[in-house]
Amino acid sequence: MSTRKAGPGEGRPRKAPARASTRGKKAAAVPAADSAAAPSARTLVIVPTYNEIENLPLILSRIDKVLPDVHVLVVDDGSPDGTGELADELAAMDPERLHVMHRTAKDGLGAAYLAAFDWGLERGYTVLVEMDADGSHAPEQLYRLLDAIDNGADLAIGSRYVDGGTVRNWPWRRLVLSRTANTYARVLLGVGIQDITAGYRAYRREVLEKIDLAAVDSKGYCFQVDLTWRSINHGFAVAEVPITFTERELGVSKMSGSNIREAMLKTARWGIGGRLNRGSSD
Ligand SMILES: Nc1nc2c(ncn2[C@@H]2O[C@H](COP(=O)(O)OP(=O)(O)OP(=O)(O)O)[C@@H](O)[C@H]2O)c(=O)[nH]1
Ligand SMILES: [Mg+2]
Repeated sequence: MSTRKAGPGEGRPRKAPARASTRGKKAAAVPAADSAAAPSARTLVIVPTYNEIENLPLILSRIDKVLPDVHVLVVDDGSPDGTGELADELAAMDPERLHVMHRTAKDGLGAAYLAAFDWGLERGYTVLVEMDADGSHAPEQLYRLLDAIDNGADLAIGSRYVDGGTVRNWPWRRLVLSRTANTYARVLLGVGIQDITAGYRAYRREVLEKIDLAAVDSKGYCFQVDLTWRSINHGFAVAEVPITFTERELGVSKMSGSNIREAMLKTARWGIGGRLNRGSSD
């Protein structure tokens, strides 16, 4: 997959898609269908939040600056710090483009994304993007993922570990953990993806329609491995594009030991299951 390289801060202005008018609170104003338009003309960026009150306005204004035509869905799990209320206030100022989903309790990144995918698919978005709220995923580089999709990828992963990809300001222990998790998954699953745990991604809607989302129960970063593995098993084209990942400066990480255990156990199970299936069909 060929991709144009650009430094952080260099957002590519994208063509404005046509917009439908807002009809009532429930129906999001999804840009109108146009069979000639690129898939990314109707993109929904999903931003899950848990206690991201300082980060949320920053990430939303960055998205707005470089991608004024994408729609955004904030999925808040009842953040005690008031992130959900702030999201509502911001959405009231831009009701056509900015939407908020409130969930009652912290239930993990995976569950938040699954609810958001249903919401986005129901409203006709053609590309659904995952983006952290903490500034680790640069909106200025989103065009790289969208270009990959428009050039034929079904799933585009913003990768830290392909040529041109970088990690900024991570303590060495965090980098070792991430590289080890990726090597572990690559070896056990037998796939050539360098950054399968990455959380900056764009899916064509067809992928999410095909995957049995109701069967996905991964909670933490394992959710990313889970969906990649299912996409590959369905024969979808996965592309990695380089990104610059920057450690959060504000707020606290939600990464936990249970996230790591979940990913290790499930990846081993999928890898062994995959080998047994291949063996039995030989
Ligand atoms: N809705 C929702 N969002 C969550 C939940 N857990 C984490 N998030 C959000 O998911 C994104 C990623 O979470 P982080 O805490 O940055 O975790 P991480 O990026 O895996 O870990 P770090 O690299 O340490 O930052 C952030 O926007 C969080 O606010 C959750 O249970 N529910
Ligand atoms: Mg983070």
